[in-house]
Amino acid sequence: MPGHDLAIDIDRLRGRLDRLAEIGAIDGGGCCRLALSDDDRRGRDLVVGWMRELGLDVGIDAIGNIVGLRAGGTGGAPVMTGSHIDTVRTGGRYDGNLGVLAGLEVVEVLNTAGIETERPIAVAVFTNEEGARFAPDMMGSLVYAGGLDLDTALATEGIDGATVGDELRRIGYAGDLAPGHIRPHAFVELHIEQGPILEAEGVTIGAVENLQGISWQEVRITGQSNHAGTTPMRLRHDAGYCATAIGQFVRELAAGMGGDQVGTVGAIDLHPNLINVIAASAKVTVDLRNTDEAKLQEAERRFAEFLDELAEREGAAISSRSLARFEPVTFDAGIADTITGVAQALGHSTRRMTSGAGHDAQMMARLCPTAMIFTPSVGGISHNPAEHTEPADLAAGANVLLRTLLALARP
Ligand code: HGY
Ligand code: MN
Ligand code: MN
Repeated sequence: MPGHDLAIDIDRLRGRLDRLAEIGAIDGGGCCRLALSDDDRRGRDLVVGWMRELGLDVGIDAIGNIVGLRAGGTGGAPVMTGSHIDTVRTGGRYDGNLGVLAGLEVVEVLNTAGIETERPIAVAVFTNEEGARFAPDMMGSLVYAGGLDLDTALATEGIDGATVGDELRRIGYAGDLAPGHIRPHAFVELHIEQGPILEAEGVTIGAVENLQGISWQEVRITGQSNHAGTTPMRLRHDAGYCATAIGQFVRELAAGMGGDQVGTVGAIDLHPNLINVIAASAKVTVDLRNTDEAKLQEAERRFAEFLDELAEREGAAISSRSLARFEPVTFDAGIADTITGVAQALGHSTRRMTSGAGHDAQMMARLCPTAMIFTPSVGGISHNPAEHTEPADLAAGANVLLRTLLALARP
């Protein structure tokens, strides 16, 4: 098989990772490149420049997804890889970026070796994977896969009041191509695990075979502002108390359900947010996830019942709107087998895995056979500037991606 002795250049890959990490750099070695921000634009421009230097045919679609295409011998549907380069506000330098830049590294290895694969190879950068500024997460790949109407996505208002459409136009990435213009033969995403399992077990490569369900809600609470000193406790309609009670309930709900149930209150906004004023209103985000759809629905039902009881008890108006809702996804077992076989042939330890995080791959699985490759996260830390993956593990993941793509690119 051509390319059986090919290997990625880890210094070149780390050089691109470090260069991209300079854009939106924050203390501690991480990145803040919120989707469609000026830093996201600068990151996109850098990656598109690298794609063009590598001879890829670069296309940008109407939701800003970028696809770099490398021609193949037989033409037809490409084998696609990729991920995202937008980050959360306190992001690390590997989340998403590794999947995109390892894809470019694979292209450069093939170019240098003069190898033409049978099937074309594509590298994608999906818009707004994080959903931190504009919900839902995985927005670009969801539109690409036909799971969200383009106009609805473009009209989405972010946490800062801007809309996706306006920001795409402002940064110059409102492309002409129809999202989903290329239907891949297969999709493989390399990503850091962002959790503790691989490191704890001393395993190098995760072959990801499924991904848990995600439920995001925004809860709005309207109470009554009043004086913190003069208002008897029995007369209060305290939105601040309701917000903290929601955090307490979500923690106890997840602990009580056990298993794979997780729950997070990530954002709380109080108004007027002052020390001596009983909060008039509050906005709270709730992230519930479970590998089991029925259990995730049970968690949602119990949470909704709690909100009704809290509103009654506190004399507050409480409403909730869904920001994202994705059922658990099962990836392609055959590709997971290929990942496992390739990794073991390279001498790496492997294990099958479930992804706790959402990824663009979960949307691409709606279009074609899809799976993911995980590499260990030091301390299981992610969405944190301290996010780190050892160079040897970065190289292992990228080499497994190289070999997996080569295997899939053969007819
Ligand atoms: O929310 C997630 O799991 C991903 O980081 N967007
Ligand atoms: Mn990610
Ligand atoms: Mn992330």
